[in-house]
Amino acid sequence: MDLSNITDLMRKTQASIDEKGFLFKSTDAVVNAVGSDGIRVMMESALTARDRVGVQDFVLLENHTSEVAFIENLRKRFKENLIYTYIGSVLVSMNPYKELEIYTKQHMERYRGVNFYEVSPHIYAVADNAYRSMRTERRDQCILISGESGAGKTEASKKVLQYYAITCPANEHVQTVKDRLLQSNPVLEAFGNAKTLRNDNSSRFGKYMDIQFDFKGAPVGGHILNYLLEKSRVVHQSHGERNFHIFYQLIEGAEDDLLRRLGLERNAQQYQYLVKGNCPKVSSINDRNDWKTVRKALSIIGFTEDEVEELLNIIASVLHLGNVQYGGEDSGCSYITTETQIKYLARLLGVDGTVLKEALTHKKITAKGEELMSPLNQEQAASARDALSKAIYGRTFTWLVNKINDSLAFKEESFSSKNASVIGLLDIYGFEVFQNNSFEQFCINYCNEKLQQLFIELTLKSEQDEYEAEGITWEPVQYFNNKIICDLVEEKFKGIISILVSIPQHSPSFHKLADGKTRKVMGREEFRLSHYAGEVNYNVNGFLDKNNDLLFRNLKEAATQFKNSLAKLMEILMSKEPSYVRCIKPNDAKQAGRFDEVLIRHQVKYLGLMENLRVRRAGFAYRRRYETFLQRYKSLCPDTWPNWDGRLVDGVSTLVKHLGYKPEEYKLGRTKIFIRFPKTLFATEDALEVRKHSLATQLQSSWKGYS
Ligand code: AD9
Ligand code: MG
Repeated sequence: MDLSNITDLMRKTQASIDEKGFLFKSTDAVVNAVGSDGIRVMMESALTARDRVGVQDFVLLENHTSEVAFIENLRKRFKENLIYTYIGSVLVSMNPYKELEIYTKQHMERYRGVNFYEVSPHIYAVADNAYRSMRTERRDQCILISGESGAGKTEASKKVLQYYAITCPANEHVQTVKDRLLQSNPVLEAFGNAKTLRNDNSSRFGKYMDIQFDFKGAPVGGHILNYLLEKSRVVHQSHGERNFHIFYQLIEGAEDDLLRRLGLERNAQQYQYLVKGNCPKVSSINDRNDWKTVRKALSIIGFTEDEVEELLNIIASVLHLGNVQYGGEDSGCSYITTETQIKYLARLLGVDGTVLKEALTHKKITAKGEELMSPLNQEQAASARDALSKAIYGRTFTWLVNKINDSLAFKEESFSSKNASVIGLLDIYGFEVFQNNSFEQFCINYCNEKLQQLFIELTLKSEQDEYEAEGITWEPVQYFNNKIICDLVEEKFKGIISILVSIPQHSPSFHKLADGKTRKVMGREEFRLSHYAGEVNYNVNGFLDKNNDLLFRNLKEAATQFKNSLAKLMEILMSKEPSYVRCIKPNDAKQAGRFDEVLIRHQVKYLGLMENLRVRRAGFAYRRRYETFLQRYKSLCPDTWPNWDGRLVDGVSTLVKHLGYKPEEYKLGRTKIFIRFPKTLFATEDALEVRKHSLATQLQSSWKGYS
């Protein structure tokens, strides 16, 4: 077996062996050490290894149009704990549901400043790549993480943030910013995440975070935009679900005298707002430890003791509000039967008890220009109480985000956010379907629908734009465009949101909408939407709350505001260069090692991964800027070695002709060479390896000659 055969074999197996420790970089050393027989044995075991662990880029799959092959590759890798695989530059990530030893500092170092395809796929490679593009091309970046509830988006976004916190340069000021950026996570998760049936730590708000870097590449500030917190969870949880984590953390973790000051007992079962889901404890969550983490995080972010106390007063007030009970008079009016709660509430919120009681049993109406207090019946009063709790919690959350933003804002006079470069991180709530889907699910799924639309536009569009900019012709690929669903939701006048906002409560016209534009009317109060990720029945009943003007008004504002803020978000994202992380959930049982094929196939389908792969394959698998390409391979051609003086494009052209590239294998654009098949580039890499080896051998023999 001659050397080029060996390196060829090694190259072909590189994808798998580097992950298993047979680093292809060691080829020279290995060849010297074990001789060709040894190599053959190694190659055989490496080939078996590749069979076992699959390919690290789906583009390398031999049968790239086959969904079966795609799933098989995922399965092989998942079994070997290789949770990351690329489709070109898109990272596909499988939730392992167990801690893997792949996030150490050493791992981070391995990905720093290294090209994508030289190391095995990792979220750090995506983070590093975005960082380097930002630095070298001076272009703002964003990392868009998508996938259904529980697929690993929030974990991925935390890994990215950790990567920057550890690897970017720092001084004392920057270190403070890094700490605050990192610590914003436990705080926001405490107040904005909850246990749902899908995920024990489910984000119940959408989050877009800008990390701002100075000209040295150090993170110097940050800003968070939050989207529609699921406030209804404050007053109601479905069976098996919990309220936001902070309530349980407070009750489990707070010191005795703090609890006493707040008038709380160390027993979640005592609180109406915490018992609805009948699930106070979750095995994967340690509320007491989390409490400590959150307390510490709050002080690192810069909350004063007074501010923390105020914050906790409000959280405790919500629990007390939930325990406010009503009695009814024959006249229909309601009265409060729980005086203790009112006493605590008055103290914690700093309001007069009598005023509070009136507010909780009456509503203000304006009649003939005069403001009157009109009594509420028992049911209405309970709704008003819940509406108040939700409003208090919602505003507290907004206040919290604002406080965090203040602490992340630029402090240095000499520097303004205008000349910062930015990497944005988007981690929203994932697509979800429950038994009962209400307004919240509608918004969450609509948000995912928009993000999918963005993915479609940007992956296909950017691909086409690049070919166009470089003057390259290609065959476009057919794909499902979910734009119609987005339009159905948001179109002016005709869209679901417009209709929601314009119709009075209980108007039958909503059913007309359901009839005409969605697939099928369910019950009188349901409609079904065919989302990109699956069909969902929504219950209109919950949308238009029966007897609560306040809620309805809220909903109108929310829906419209939400639509507008999403439109703004899309604008922000479009202005940046995107990287994609597509998260897949391996099973519904939150279990390690379980590969539920049906569930996974469904996600592969709706995430459009096969189309994504086809686009990558139909176009050009690899592209390199002329200078990068020439720099790396110039030693392979006597005309370009050691330096090429002419135009870059001519140098590359001379080089690839010398290497024997066939015309159909590549195209030369304005600034880049486009290579259609991975194997072409691999062969060139092999040639480079052989050259390095022969250089080393020559060097060795000349040394021997000396001695
Ligand atoms: V939701 O739409 O907010 O409901 P996410 O954010 O997609 O959802 P999350 O990141 O919270 O899911 O992941 C769910 C759980 O999976 C985590 O709490 C971890 O227990 C587990 N997970 C996810 N990714 C990883 C990982 N890379 N390593 C280990 C992981 N465990
Ligand atoms: Mg999440």
